[in-house]
Amino acid sequence: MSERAESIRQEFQQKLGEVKEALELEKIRVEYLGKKGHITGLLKSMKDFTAEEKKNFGRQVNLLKAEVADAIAKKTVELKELELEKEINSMGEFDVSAPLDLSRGSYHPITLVQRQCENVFKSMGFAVEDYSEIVTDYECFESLNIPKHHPARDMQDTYYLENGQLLKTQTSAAQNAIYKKYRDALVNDGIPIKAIFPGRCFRNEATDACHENTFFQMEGVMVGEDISISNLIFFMKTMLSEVFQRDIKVRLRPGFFPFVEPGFELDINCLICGGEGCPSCKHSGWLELCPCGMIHPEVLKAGGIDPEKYTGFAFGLGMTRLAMMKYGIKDIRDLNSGSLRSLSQFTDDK
Ligand code: FA5
Repeated sequence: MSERAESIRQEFQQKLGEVKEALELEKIRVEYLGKKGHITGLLKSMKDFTAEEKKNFGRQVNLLKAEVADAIAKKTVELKELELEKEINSMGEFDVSAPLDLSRGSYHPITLVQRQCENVFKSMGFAVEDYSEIVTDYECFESLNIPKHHPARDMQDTYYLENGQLLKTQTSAAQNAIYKKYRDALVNDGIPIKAIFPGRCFRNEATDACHENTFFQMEGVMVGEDISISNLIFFMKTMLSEVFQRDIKVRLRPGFFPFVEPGFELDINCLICGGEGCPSCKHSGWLELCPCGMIHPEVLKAGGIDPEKYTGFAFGLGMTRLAMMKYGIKDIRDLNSGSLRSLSQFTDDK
């Protein structure tokens, strides 16, 4: 190798050995391999050489060029690894059991609405109960005065397990168990049964802007002596005004459910369109939100409660629809979409 090329090589190796960061390395690359760099300079210096000299010298310079480029590439990898190691060391230890940083996520709108409803009812002395999503035919239908082949079952087709159990179509499926749990306190100590039980429900039905095959309801019951429709209306109104924090137009109309008598449909004025009519309310201006009624004597009897002595009301709030109204969500399907872009808007209410 020519003296000039050899001295460039040694000088390069020395400088490369001293490099500590990527920026310095880039400067060296330009200094040696750039258009005006030392190695390019060597190639340019060949212009007055003979053909033979050009061939020899050119080969040496090209080897040097490859050596320099290779050394720079290796140094680049080395520096990146060092950088990564530095970053890892600066992070400290990683604790897998540390609580999640929730400021990065958000609660689902249904969770928010469920908590609001629970707080309202808890403040009025209701117990909050949890119940299974897989139930028996007795719990979901028979105990609710819906015997086999009753036409009311047509409205609530669902998903059946091989053992005959089913995914519950309504939170009413927990009523029987709740009566049995609290009846002794009612009968022996005169403590009225006051419970709400939110839960996920499933129905085998076509979906549209206001129907999903998986949705949430919140059931509520109150049983005691002299419980009347006035009590029912009071609790419904209180809950709605607390959740919406403003006056909401509601209407009560007769509704048929085999487990209540009399039964009502409580509708609220659609808050998406202000009552004008839109896909969210099936263009009626009203949204079925909370069917309710006075508990049927047969249902109380099935729960071990004497209907001659005790009366009660029950309601089945459509919590998914309540979340839609509260947060102005036009299509119910957005709630099960898992779309973080849509759902993360509700962080503030945490
Ligand atoms: C029932 O499920 C009764 N168990 C409610 C009840 C309880 C009546 C206690 C009387 C006493 P319904 O099928 O109408 O009733 O459903 C109740 C509410 O759940 C509806 O008003 C609606 O808000 C909601 N809902 C029903 N089906 C769907 C669905 N496919 N998608 C979203 N929400 C639904």
